[in-house]
Amino acid sequence: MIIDDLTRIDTSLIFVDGHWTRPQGGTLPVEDPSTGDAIGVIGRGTPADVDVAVAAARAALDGPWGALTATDRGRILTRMSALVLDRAEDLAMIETLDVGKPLDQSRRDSVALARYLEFYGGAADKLMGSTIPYQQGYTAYTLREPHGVCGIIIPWNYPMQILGRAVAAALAAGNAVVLKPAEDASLSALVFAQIAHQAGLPPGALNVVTGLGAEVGAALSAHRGVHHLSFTGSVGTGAGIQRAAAANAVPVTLELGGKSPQIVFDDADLNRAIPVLVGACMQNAGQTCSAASRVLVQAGVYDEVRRRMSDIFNGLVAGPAPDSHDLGPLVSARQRRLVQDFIDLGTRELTLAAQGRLHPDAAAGGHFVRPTLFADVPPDHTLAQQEIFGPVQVMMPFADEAEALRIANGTDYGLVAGIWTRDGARQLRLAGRLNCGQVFINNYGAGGGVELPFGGIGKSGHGREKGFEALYGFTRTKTIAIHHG
Ligand code: TXE
Repeated sequence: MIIDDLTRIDTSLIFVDGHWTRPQGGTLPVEDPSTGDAIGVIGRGTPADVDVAVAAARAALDGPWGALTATDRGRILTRMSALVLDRAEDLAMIETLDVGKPLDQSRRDSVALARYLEFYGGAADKLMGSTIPYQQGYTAYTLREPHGVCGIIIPWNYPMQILGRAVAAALAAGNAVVLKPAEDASLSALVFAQIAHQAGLPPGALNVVTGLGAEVGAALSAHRGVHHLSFTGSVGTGAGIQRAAAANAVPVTLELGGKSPQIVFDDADLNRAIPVLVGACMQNAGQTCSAASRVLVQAGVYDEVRRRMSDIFNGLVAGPAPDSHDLGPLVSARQRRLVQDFIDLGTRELTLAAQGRLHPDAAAGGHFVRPTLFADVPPDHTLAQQEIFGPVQVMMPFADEAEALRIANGTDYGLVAGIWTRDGARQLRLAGRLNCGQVFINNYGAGGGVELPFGGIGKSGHGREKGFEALYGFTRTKTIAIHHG
């Protein structure tokens, strides 16, 4: 089977304590979202497998992994980065078959994984505490210590990028990890474990337990041997994980969904803005937490922006991976149904401005939907309030800055916002008043740089991934005060 050739491992096994072992729950099918065909299996871990993985992580901290210097941890991550680049093409194809994204997008993801490992490899021995000016007779300082065993639960939309940003930061800070990938997208995490092993990561420092959320994920979230949890996924699951963790007073980082706006003012450079307005939502078929799913446009340029965005939408094509169509399929039949329901609701209640098409090769069994733009959408409509997680964008007009701010801040989420204006004072005013974790001015996403902290407020979650902020999140501060008379 092609998956076996690409992964070079038995994907029905899990990776625990440096060994490939058979999980106790049997296997789960792996499906190609472009066709709906079964293309392999992954292991179905159980709570008992989680117990063994957490014990292995603990032993690694008490043994060879905990004994390494920060510099040596960094060197291992740097070696992992090089090995990921060596296998970047395999990894990209594996991801494409597993989640259905066009190969050119998966290639960017495997390079991003290498870049996270490079960044956190270099940062490992630059994570410092501080000395504190205190009373006469004392020397006071802080240490940044790893939490210990970190449970990391990731989703299926950007498996390599999300595991890269979380696992690399956790390991750089000296933690041991039990990683639970999504059941729809576990293959790249298994290959990642193989690469970590080849790079010399000591046994137990990274364990990968595949399986269902309600089994493996729930067991990890409630485990008393876990000291920190990091989760990316849906609001409901994240809230459940936080509740489970609360029983053990375990800190949790949550990166949840979004309903992120881009705000276009009359004075914006439309030639620059228009492709980004669309691309920032259509990327990965809209299955992106930071997808710019709302476009707010000032009245003076609204008609022109609508016309130009519609032209782009009318030309978009969704087709099967690995070919580089504008969009691939959605990840699963369930996600397709969810998104199609939103499109059907919008078609009944809203103004349908434009729709792309399906490529003739888009198989009936594949999970395709047509990229869809709705115009003149009331800000309180379901499609303007709820995360759709598909290639569906809504646009709406506004009169002035105050109204733009009210609409932009008027959802339960607060992940990202984009502002398009040449007015410097307005840029600064709005950047300060938008309720979200990051603001991009005259761009959207800033190229996704690993250096830039990322995370949300409100129902978009709390805690920060990426950059040095993530390293701080994977450590706890210890204060030491010495009295020397
Ligand atoms: O997510 P879940 P789903 C949003 C998006 C999407 C919706 C549903 O709106 O339509 O969520 O996706 C694990 N205890 N996002 O259902 O359930 C699960 O196995 C512990 C936004 O796939 O949150 C997987 O590994 N873990 C998002 C991970 O949680 C559990 C990305 C995510 O799955 C669990 C994905 C449990 N009880 C979806 N139940 C983003 N922020 O980018 C499931 N899991």
